[in-house]
Amino acid sequence: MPQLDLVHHYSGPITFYRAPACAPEEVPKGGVGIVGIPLDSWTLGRNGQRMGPRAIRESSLYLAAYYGLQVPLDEGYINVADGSVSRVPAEPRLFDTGDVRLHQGDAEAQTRAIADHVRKVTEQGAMPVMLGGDHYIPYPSLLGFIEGMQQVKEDFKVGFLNLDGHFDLWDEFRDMGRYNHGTFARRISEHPAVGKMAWWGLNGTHIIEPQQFDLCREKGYVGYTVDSIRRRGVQETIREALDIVSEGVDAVYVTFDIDTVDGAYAPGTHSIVVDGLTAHEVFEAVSVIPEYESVQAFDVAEMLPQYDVGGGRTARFSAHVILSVIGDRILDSSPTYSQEELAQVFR
Ligand SMILES: [Mn+2]
Repeated sequence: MPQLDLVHHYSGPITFYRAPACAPEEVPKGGVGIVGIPLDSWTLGRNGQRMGPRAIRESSLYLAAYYGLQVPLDEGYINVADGSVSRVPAEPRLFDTGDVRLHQGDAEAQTRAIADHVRKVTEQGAMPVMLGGDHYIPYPSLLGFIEGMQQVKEDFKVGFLNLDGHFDLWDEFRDMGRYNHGTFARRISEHPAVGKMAWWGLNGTHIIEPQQFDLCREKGYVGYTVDSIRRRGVQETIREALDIVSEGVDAVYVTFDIDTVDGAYAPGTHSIVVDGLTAHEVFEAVSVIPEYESVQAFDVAEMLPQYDVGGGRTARFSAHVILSVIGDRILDSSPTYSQEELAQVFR
């Protein structure tokens, strides 16, 4: 595969993090395949999430130390938290498979198209990472992930973690039917291959319908509100959530709604959350995810560039979150400096 010339962030072709572009069927085993899903047909209010994938890709170019100019490729860079050094691998492990082609106005056709694209990446033995798109995307993406995994293991089971300010567990959303960004979690809960579900970061509404509460109790689903996260701690609650969804399953799918973080940090989204988690709290949580090998699929949803006031901070936030989750998979890292050596500079 030809290497891209090294160019500054404002120049050159737009792929996520300067990854080589390829078809979903071409992502190598063990790699990570980026899937753009430009969808916003079925949202309640502010639309424009279809522009999200391009905005996140553009924003990622600034952070493209991977194929970019910012880091000498052979020397790598030092992580000052643990003293490890990360380098770009000789053979790339991150690929951008482009956008799903979506038939506007047909939820069934959209669901199928998204599932097919994600299945192709998954069948390769690669990790699919989706760029939304509104928060309907986890349902069709999970369908494709399950179909791809079931090629290898017929009785494949998957846990589901929703990092989100909202439950999105309605059976039907008013005037919008059963397939949209307020019902996707309910559709997922109905799939026979899905094990435990958990929600982390709930804040947008401190309410739940009694019937949804009963469903959670019956199925052993758990939720963590911003209040409980602050009371018990980010580390304790995110690890507990990941442990629960990893129990008795073959893999875990994690979705990240950008409104997990307070609207002050990420205004470019559909359902602004106030008094939400800080950027620091959210990054502390997502940095735990790579410790869990069970996590084999990830998406970021509800990034809405038209409302992203303040120089594209929401797009940048989305790109950072993705790199926090997949960084260890796409770079070669090795422990190099001791805590004592680090302390000579970083105190
Ligand atoms: Mn949400």
